[in-house]
Amino acid sequence: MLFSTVTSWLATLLAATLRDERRVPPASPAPLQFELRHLHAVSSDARVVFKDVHHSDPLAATSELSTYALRPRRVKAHRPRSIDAFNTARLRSMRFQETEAIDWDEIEVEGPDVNDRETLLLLAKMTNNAYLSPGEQGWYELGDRWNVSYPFGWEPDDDGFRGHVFATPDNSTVVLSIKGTSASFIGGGGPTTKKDKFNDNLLFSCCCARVDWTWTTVCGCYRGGWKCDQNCLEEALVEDSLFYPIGTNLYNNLTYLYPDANIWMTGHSLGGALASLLGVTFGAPTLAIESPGEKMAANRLHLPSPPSTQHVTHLYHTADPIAMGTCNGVLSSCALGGYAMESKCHLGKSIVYDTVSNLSWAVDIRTHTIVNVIEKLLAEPWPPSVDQGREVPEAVPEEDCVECFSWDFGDYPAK
Ligand SMILES: *[C@@H]1O[C@H](CO)[C@@H](O)[C@H](O)[C@H]1NC(C)=O
Ligand SMILES: *[C@@H]1O[C@H](CO)[C@@H](O)[C@H](O)[C@H]1NC(C)=O
Ligand SMILES: *[C@@H]1O[C@H](CO)[C@@H](O)[C@H](O)[C@H]1NC(C)=O
Ligand SMILES: CC(=O)N[C@H]1CO[C@H](CO)[C@@H](O)[C@@H]1O
Repeated sequence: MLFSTVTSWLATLLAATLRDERRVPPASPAPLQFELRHLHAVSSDARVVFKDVHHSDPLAATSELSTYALRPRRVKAHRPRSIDAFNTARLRSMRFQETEAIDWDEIEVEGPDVNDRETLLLLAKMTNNAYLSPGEQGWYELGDRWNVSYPFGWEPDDDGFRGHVFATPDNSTVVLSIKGTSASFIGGGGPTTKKDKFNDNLLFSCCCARVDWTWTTVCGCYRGGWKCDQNCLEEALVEDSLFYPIGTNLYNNLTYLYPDANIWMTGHSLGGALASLLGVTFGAPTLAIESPGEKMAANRLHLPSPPSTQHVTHLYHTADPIAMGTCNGVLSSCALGGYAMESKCHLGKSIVYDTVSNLSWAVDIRTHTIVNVIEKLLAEPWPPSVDQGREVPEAVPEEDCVECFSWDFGDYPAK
């Protein structure tokens, strides 16, 4: 979860030192040029609102929309043959605990080249910008002539799922960049804070964010000791977790607007987790940055699991307690803020920067900012990877990951 306060605080510090971020695009294969097309935000009644960025806007007219490059790579993904079958299987699993095999089409699509540092860096900047309106302090220039003074932002009472949509001029590739958590406990927050926290605790805690008796839980499935009622948990998640259905709605909107496009997902923190859940649902290439473990949430949401989730790539570092699933315990900074971030297993493959070993970073919630990823991890080739002839750590699946081992999940109906 990104604490937007920390971001803006860091952004303020960094604003003075921001370098000219123009970068030479890689020679091959042909990089894709992107521009900002829509801001998306969801109002409290869950209506999806698009705001087109008009080329004719008076404030924009003086500057051309800037473009910038991402390097594509062919990736295999699995897409449900029918979204109706996917939904039916999901409902059947939810209602009757029955597994129904569904047909998946193996597809080969262009995804971001996750071995390419510049590509990761540009996607990271897109995820940073998902927290901001163009022109706000901390917005990364995504090209040389981008004027950040667009008056488009989100309405003050939009309090949910937010981000930006970027598209190539020929509409062949579209990137959906989803905002993560904004939190108030370090002195800021904004209108999405409450829903973000609710979603975080519902999706990433073992049992309704039951940490100790002082906590207000987000659902009523705790049954004493370390017992938790599994059915209750799943019902709560399905009924109350607004962000996933909003995301699927938004994705459908995008496929309608861009019927022939490759759609990519990206996001930071909660936004990364949502990006991954959507990426798994639709077979869309995904880069999730510093996402808390979302594998448990995928199970609890009863998402039919494709034969492989290799098209989803995570990127995080070992000093980030949220991505590592160590930001819990009564005295952790997460707990003090009212968050129970207990999950740690990620879907797909993970690019893990071992900042604890190699940079001697202390595990600290303040390292969980997208600005940190942009300025410290991705700004330069990562030395331990350079030794292996690469610029970034290799993406590998997380083997033998165990979740919530002290809990006993089962059939414990409420008395
Ligand atoms: C960019 O925006 C600033 C306001 O934020 C404005 O003063 C400036 O003239 C704009 N520049 C161009 C090239 O449009
Ligand atoms: C790209 O998509 C947008 C939105 O649907 C549409 O207005 C525009 O004409 C499309 N451009 C091209 C080159 O197809
Ligand atoms: C970090 O990695 C570099 C390159 O592999 C190595 O030279 C350096 O000693 C490492 N630092 C630590 C503290 O392990
Ligand atoms: C362009 C488009 O498809 N817009 C739709 C986005 O989703 C909302 C909510 O379902 C619809 O009302 C819009 O028509």
